[in-house]
Amino acid sequence: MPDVDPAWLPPGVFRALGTRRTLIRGSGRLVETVHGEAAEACARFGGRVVRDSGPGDTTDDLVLELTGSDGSDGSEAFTYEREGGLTTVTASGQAGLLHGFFHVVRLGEDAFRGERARETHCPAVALRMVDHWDNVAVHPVMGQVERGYAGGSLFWADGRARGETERVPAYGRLLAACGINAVAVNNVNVHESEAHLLTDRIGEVAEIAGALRPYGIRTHLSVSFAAPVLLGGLSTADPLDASVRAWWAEATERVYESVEDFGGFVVKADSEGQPGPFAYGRSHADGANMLAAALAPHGGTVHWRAFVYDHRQDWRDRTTDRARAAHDHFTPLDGEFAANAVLQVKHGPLDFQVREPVSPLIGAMPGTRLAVEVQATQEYTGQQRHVCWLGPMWSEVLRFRPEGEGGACVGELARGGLVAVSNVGDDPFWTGHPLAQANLYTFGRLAWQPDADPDSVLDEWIRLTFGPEETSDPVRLRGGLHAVLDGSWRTYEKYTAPLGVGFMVQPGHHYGPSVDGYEYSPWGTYHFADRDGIGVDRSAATGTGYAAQYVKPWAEVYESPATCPDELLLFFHHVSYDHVLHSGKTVIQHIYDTHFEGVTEVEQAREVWASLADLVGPARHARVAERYEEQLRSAREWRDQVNSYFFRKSGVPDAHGRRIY
Ligand code: GCW
Repeated sequence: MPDVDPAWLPPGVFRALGTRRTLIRGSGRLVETVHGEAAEACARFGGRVVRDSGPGDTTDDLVLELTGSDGSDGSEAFTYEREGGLTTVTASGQAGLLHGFFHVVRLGEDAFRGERARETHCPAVALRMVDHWDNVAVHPVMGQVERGYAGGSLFWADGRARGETERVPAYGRLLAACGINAVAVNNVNVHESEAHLLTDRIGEVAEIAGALRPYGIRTHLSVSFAAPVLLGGLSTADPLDASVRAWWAEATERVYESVEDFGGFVVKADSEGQPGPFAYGRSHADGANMLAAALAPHGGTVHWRAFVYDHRQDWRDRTTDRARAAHDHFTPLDGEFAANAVLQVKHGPLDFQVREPVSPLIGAMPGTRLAVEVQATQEYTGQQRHVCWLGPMWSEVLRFRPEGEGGACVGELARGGLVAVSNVGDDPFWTGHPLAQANLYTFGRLAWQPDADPDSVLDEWIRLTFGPEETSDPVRLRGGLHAVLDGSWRTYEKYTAPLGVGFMVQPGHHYGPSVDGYEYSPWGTYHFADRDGIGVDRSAATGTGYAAQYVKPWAEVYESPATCPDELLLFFHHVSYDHVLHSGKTVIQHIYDTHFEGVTEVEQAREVWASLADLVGPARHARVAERYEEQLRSAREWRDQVNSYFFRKSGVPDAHGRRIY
């Protein structure tokens, strides 16, 4: 493996398996991967792997068996049981065997202890994807990776595919080990060089696909809606034009000639300047269905993003509410999307803020396959300089029931998949901040099982990443890591934008505080603070009507400040500074208190991390320690700017007389 951090697969996690005797039954590409993994573990730890031995051989500890005739049924399910000292994993599909293998790896010694009745494991969500916003060529403003905080791209450097043989497979292996099965390899903002990946540069995509395939990962590509014009020399990209449709059909066919198991296209259309069907007076269903038709004969899927809004809004215009946009645009199209077209919806109505309500689009399109997109890259949550473990936020989203008790939850409604914008780059620690690895891992595990307890997932990540072979005192280290990670999302929320109001970040790069940074901008992201109060009135009665995009009970819950949860109050309502929250505090005092608390919590976390210096490798310790310095500096800046801003606006002093500037 290359000289990168082993993340959640350090050699030690293979000890339990590597000291035992494993029998593997079956054949095929992914079975070979499993065999290779097991053989490497056994070579290291002294166990043995045998293939296809006959019945009656009882000296095995572990049997991994492909039960389907050729394992090509695509199933990712596996069974697991332990009886009479033998652990058995069976799967009808090769991918199932691979996931079953990693299940055993994750269990470690527990996989070989006691008895366990047969369990069937099956992913709740079929498509579990990471989308890379990686540019092939360095973009003058966005750099190599748009919103990337982990160095350059894993896939692309110097304007072409890296062709690196080690890092990409190592990445695929990490992804498979946490349950991810799809990767989109380029930015949804498709610039000129990226556009060519679809046609004359498909060979580079094929290289990447070839490196990921042994881990059961399918490759997807972001494409430009204008490709027929840009690349094909046609005069139009009208989705109903016969020559345009023929162009896509042919281009897609050629993609499959290079990448036989190609997953499909990801499309950002009519969004933030990207071309789309609106230019031709066509709907987004027309656009998506054209691509779906091109992909259908090959078993591919189009992921059509619902992030469509007016990014050239006039801040004086109080009738336009960006939060409404996706629901307004897409609900009229419910039922019109082809079976292999998936509408990919950001989990919140705005843009990956530290706190947003769940998008009302989720649950409002029963006739459409939806995928839900979260952001592992920490654009608005500290940019991998701050510790912010997003497991609890994602879990809340996935468990949210748009129709209330008794209705389906988001994890069930995401029939078209769960997607995370990747937080990985060519950084030796993969994610810039070593602790941000936990976000990628947690995403994969929650995508496999959306109702999993995020704390247990975090615990699993800690156990794998920092096992007994990685540290002298796993128990103390585990306690320390929980102390710094468990509450880190809420800590981040405390010292940044309050009560769901969002943004307040510096324009452009989105790092650090600027309370009015987006207040008079065209982006539709306002907080409307004045001397009397703050927040956006999105009620149906007096505001933008956004609250009415929900059905009951949420439409009613959010409609009134009396029932709206505190943490979302300013997302839904404009209230005065002396409005009393359910917590019993006034809004202004809540702002002051949380900002002081947030900084204190960062100070404490930094101390905890310092106390772990003897338990983690020096490079990792130093990297995190250095980032804590920056997090603390930045958190203080947030605290002082936000508190001073609201003190100056409101004139209300802090009840505890703390320092406000
Ligand atoms: O959050 C915004 C980001 C853009 C991004 C866009 C999107 C890829 O600031 O950088 O563009 O969302 O999701 O398309």
